[in-house]
Amino acid sequence: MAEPLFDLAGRRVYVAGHRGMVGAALVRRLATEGCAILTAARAELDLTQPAQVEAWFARMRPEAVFVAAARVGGILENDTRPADFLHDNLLIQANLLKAAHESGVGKLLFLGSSCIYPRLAPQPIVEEALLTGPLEPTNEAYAVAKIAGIKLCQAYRRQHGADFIAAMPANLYGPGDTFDLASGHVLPALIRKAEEARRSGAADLVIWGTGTPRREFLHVDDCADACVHLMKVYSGAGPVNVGSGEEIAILDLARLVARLVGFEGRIVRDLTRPDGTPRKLMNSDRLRATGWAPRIGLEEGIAEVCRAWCAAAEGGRGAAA
Ligand code: GFB
Repeated sequence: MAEPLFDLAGRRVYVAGHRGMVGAALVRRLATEGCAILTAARAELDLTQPAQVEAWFARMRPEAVFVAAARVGGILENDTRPADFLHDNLLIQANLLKAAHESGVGKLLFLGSSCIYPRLAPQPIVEEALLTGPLEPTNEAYAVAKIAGIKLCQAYRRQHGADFIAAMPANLYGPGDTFDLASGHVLPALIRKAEEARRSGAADLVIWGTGTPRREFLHVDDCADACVHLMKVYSGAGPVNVGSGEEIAILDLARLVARLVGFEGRIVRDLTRPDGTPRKLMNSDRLRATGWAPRIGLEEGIAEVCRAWCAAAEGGRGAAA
């Protein structure tokens, strides 16, 4: 395990985006670091407003910042709202990085995504593949915003010596995920659809696209643990891939979710929906070399999310009855 370069104990640590799936996981993970965890509700701090962000940083004086605030969504949301994804994410990250630099934050970790890499990058994808080819059209806006965030971290490091680092997680899942079928990601959507199909006795579970794309999944608690680890031990300009190395084809994922939820009907493909990137398995050797490894296996992690969703759905129906 690499030696800590930056100790969080006793520090004021701001988690931007603490209500989101990643932000909430970071707050859970930081609870054992002996630091003061700072958060700000959207009603108190609108991250798209530079004056509000600068005033908040001047008042609260965080010493470390995790940038987990972003407009996020699944393939359909990204494909239909590119202006919102590009505009809002550029504003949020630009305001946070500027205020962090101007208020003298000691270290900042910016969270991107594996979708920043070229659509057909050689797999497993190394960090050096960035900007070596065309992006996936369905999430190009979000990817360009996140690439700009990486470049902005590098620019503050180069111009001002700011210790700003960037982590690129694989597709994430876990507690606090969005189960909205239109805006959410594939895993929560399949869990919700399978549970509703089982309960209603529907014959079919509909998946979007061909089911042939493959996705690498990482549990959000592993992601948060990796981010805290990188905050302590990594200080470099290059982004760091944060992956589990476990990938699965969407059709196999649907079969796994159906089995875990107890849906025994047919899996049907809706070919009017996009597949997106065929594959985005990352090479996470740069992270592994620091001594970090994921702890939550894919089937174990998915089973827990299925259990939680089915219990909540059952409870909701009980309450409604
Ligand atoms: O998770 P997802 O929406 O995002 O879709 P991406 C992953 C794959 O699952 C796609 C398929 O091939 C979808 O067509 N899929 C099958 C479904 N059934 C469903 C369903 O019911 N709902 C959804 N949502 N997908 C996102 C980027 O891409 O990855 C974001 O758009 C971000 O910006 C995120 O980077 C990590 O993995 O395709």
